[in-house]
Amino acid sequence: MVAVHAYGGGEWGLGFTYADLATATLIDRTLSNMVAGHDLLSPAAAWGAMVHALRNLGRPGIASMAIAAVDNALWDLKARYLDLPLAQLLGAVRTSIPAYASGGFTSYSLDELSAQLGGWAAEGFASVKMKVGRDACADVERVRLGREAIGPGVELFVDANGGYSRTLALAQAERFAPYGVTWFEEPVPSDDLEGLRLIRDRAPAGMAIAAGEYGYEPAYFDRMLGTGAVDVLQADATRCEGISGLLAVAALCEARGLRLSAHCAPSLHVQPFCALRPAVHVEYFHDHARIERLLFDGAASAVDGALTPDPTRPGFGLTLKDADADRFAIS
Ligand code: SMN
Ligand code: MG
Repeated sequence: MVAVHAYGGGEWGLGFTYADLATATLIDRTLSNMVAGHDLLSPAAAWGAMVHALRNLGRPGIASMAIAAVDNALWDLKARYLDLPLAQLLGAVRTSIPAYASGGFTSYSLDELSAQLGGWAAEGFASVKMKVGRDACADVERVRLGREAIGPGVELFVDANGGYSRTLALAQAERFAPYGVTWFEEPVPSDDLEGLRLIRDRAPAGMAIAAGEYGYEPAYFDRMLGTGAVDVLQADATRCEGISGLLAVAALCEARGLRLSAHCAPSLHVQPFCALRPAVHVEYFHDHARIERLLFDGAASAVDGALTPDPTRPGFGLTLKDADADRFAIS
C-alpha cells in the first residue's frame, strides 16, 4: 500500500493505492511538487497537471497508480474541507452499496474453499467470488463445491484471471452453468478484447462477462466497451487515476447502459460507489478488507452483504492508524 496525505485550507486528506515502492518515489519526487499550489476545491485541475507531467513516463501502471493515490488524497481533502462525506460531495444516489465477498483462491484446499464461501453466505452476502483458471478439471469440481457450500440462494461469481484459452473458456462456461454461475470474470486475458466479446456472445444465458481491473486510463475502458467485450465493467480507483479517473469510467458505462463494479480496495470504493449511477456493487476482497481494517480507522466492514458509508465522517471516512502502519513502513 502507498498512502498519501495532502494538506490545504487547514485540513488534510488521505488517499492510497496498492502498488510498488517505485510509485511512492514518483509521488515524492515529482507529483507532490506538481500539485502544490493548486486550488484544493479543484482536484480535476491537479489531475490534469499530473497526467500532463507524467506523459513521457508512459501512462498505464506505476504512473497511473501514483496519480491515483494523489488524486484520491485531493478528493478526500476537498471533502474534508467542505465537511462532507465523499458520496455527498459527488452527489449520492444511494445510502449503501451491495458488496460481494471475494477470495476462493485456487491454492486453497477444498475444505478451506467450502468454509470460506459457506461462511460468507451465512454472513448474508448475496454474491461471492472464487478463483478458477489454474486447472480446468479441478475448477469444475471446485465450482460444484462452491455452489454446495453457499446453497441455492447466493450468486456465484468466478474469476479466471485470464487463465483459459478462448475455446477452453467457452467449454468451461457450459460446465459452470449448471452450478448457477452468473459472472465469469476474465475468462481469457483481458487484452484479448475480441476473445472476451466472443465468450460474451456465446456464454450461457444469464452469465455475465466482466473485466477491467487492469484499466489505468479512460481510453482503455473506452476500447473495452467499444469492442462490446463486457457486460459489467470493473474499475479500480487505486489504478484508474483515482476518483477523477473513476468519474470518467462511470460516464462511459452510463452512456452505454452498462453496469459498473468496483475491483478490490473496498474502503476506497464504498463512498464513490454510492454516488455513481451505473454502480451495482463493490468487491469485498478479503485480503484488502483485512489490511484496510488493520491500517485505517473507519475501514469498510460489510453488514448483511452491503457497505454503508458513515454519514458523520467526511471524505472517505478513513484515518491512517499511524502506529500500526509504522510497523510495516518501508522507506
Ligand atoms: C485480484 C487481482 C489482484 C489482486 C487481488 C484480486 C482479482 C480480483 O483478480 O478480481 O479480485
Ligand atoms: Mg479479477
